Amino acid sequence: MSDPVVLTDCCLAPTVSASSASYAQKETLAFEGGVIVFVGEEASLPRDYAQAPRRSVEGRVVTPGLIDCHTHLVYAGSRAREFEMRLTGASYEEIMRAGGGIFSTVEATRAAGEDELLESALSRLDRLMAGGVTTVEVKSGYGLDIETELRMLRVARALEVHRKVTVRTTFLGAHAFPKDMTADDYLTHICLPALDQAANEGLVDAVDGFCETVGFSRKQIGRVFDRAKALDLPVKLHAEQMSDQKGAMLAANHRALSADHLEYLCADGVAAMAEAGTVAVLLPGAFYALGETQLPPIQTLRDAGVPMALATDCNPGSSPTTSLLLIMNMGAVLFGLTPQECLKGVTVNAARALGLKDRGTFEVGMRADIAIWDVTDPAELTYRMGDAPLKQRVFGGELC
Ligand code: DI6
Ligand code: FE
Repeated sequence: MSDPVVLTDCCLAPTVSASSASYAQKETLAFEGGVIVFVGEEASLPRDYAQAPRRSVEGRVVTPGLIDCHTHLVYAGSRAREFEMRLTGASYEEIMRAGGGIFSTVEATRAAGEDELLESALSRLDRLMAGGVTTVEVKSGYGLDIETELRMLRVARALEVHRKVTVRTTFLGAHAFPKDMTADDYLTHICLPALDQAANEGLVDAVDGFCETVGFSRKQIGRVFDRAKALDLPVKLHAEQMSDQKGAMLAANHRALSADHLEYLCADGVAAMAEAGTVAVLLPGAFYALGETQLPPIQTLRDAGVPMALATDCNPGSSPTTSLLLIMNMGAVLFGLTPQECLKGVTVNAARALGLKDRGTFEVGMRADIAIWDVTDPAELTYRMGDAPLKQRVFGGELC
């Protein structure tokens, strides 16, 4: 058990508890044995901690460690050429239909060894962590064959061995299907067997799919979700990114942890998500990079009380970024979220999108995953365009 640490003079952002709304200045935060043991005024600090070493953070903002709840961090290759094609008018769907897009990353990822994948993913992870991230979700989906899907998940798990971070893995075999197969044949012969095997090897924390005209139909996603259920794994879904496929409704009917993207989400989908407690994971990086104009129905989600999370969607095609802080800024500027909503989006609501109940707020008993920032107003994290300076990261009670 690690010794207790007491941080004084903290400016605690409003994710202190899931419901609190205002900033708390000059607060004291104590952690011991990897968990938060006290939060409140110094005068009420339990006597047990009276002798513990005290560290003043001199009024700096202290937040829960940030959680990036949707990434495709493990991949090989670059799609800079495609970016140029899009700038001169080609659409994301056109490039994908012509065999580029996800398929070009699949080719590069299949050709890359485990070490190469690990090295490039670690370099991206380091940049995420430099922006205060302590938990990251990582998806497969650039293999589309059993061997590579499993390799991606193994690499994702290995990240946690090399860095002080929590990794949650998501099986995304239903991301695309090889050109020489039908979607259903791909599901039958590759995707579902890969899921079985990956789950068997303990490589999967959740199951995802891409419900889209250039991806899988609702019916096909239903097959993946049924298998996930049989394996006792929670589901999530890339839904309504480019068109309204009623994917979020399907996800909600399967009690999904989250439905992600949601630009084309309709009111029925919002209602189904609210009823099921499914988190809306908003990905303004993909919206921005693809030059989309259709906004997700933020006010409808807000009115319905659907928790909104924000994530990088870090991937080489539609969101080549490793700055969750920049995504917070985009969430505000592009989607109209308040700085406070942005902060909840990368802490408490992001934890919920991953089914993690032990982090994302500063309530007693939560993991001591903490980010101390060199700013004194929590809104600075969102206001600055991706470069709020991190002073210190604490992972599971360990200063690092
Ligand atoms: N939607 C996305 O934004 C990513 N995957 C998906 O289904 C993009 C993946 C890529 O273009 O490589
Ligand atoms: Fe994605």
